[in-house]
Amino acid sequence: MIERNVTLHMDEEVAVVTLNRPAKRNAIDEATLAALDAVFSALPREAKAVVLTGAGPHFCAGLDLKEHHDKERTAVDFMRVCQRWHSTFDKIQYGGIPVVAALHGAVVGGGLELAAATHVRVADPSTYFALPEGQKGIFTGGGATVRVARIITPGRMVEMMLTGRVLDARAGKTLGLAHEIAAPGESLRAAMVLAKRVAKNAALSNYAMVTSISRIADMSATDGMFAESLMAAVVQTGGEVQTRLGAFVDKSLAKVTPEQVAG
Ligand code: 1HE
Repeated sequence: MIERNVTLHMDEEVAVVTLNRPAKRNAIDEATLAALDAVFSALPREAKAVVLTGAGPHFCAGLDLKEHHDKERTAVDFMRVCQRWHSTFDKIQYGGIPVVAALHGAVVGGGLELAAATHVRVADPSTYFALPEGQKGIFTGGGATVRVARIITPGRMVEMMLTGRVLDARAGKTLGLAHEIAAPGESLRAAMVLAKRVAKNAALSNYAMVTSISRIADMSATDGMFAESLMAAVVQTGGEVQTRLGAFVDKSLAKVTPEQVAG
C-alpha cells in the first residue's frame, strides 16, 4: 500500500509503515497526515504488530513549518489541524495493534508527538529528542502536552520546551522516550525483532495492553479496577486461553527465566 509520503509493506505478521518524505525530513504536512491516517485506519487484517519508521537521515521533523507559513491559517484552521493530528495519533495509540517505533536522527516537535503515540520505542545512537516550538514562536499541537508530559512528567516537558534542551538517545532512554538503544543504524532491525516477538503474543492480550492501560491511568482507582476486571474477563476467557494455558499445564510453554533479562 502506498499513500503519498507514507508506505506500508508486510514482513511476516508485521506491517512496516514508513514516513517517506526524506527530502523534507519527513515533516508532516496535511497530505502526510492524511496518508498516516489512511494507513492506520486500514491496516491489513494479517498485521499483528506495526513498525513505524522514517526514510532518510531523520525519523521526523514535526509539523511542516513551510506549509504552515504559506497557508497563513486562522486560529480555527489550526485548531482543526491539531484535532486531525490528535485523531490520527489516537488511531496509532488505541487502534488495538501494538506499534513499535524505530527512531533515528531528529525526533523533534511533532515527530516526538508521533513517537509518543507508539507503544515501544527503539532508538539508535544518532537519535535526538527536542521540542523546539518555543524558539519558533509556536506551541505543541499534536498531543505532546498529554502524551509526552505523561512519559517524562509535565515539569520536565516545561523545562525541555523553555530551554530548547536537546536530549540524546541515552538521556531519552532515561526519561522513557526510548525503551532500547540499538547499535548505530540498527534501530529498524532491532524494532523488527521486537515487533515479531510482540506479534507472537495472543492478539487479544495485545489489544488489552494497548487499549486499556493508558485509558485506565486516566480513571479513578475505583473505576480503573472495575475497567481492569472487565478487560480481564474478556481476555481471560478468550479463544487462545485454553491452548496457551494448556501448554503451561502440560509444561511445554517456555518459562520466564533470568536469562531473558535485557538492558
Ligand atoms: C522542513 C522541516 C519542517 C526540515 N517543516 N520543512 N520542528 C522543528 O522545529 C524542526 C525543524 N527542522 C530542523 O531543525 C532541521 O531541518 C532538522 C534538524 C530536522 C534536519 O536538519 P538537516 O540539516 O538534516 O536538514 P535541513 O537542510 O535543515 O532540511 C532539509 C529540507 O527539509 C529543507 O528543505 P529545502 O527545500 O530547503 O531542501 C528544510 O526546509 C526541510 N525541513 N524540517 C518543513 N519541520 C501540530 S503542532 C506540531 C508542532 C511542531 O512540530 S513544530 C516543528 C518542530
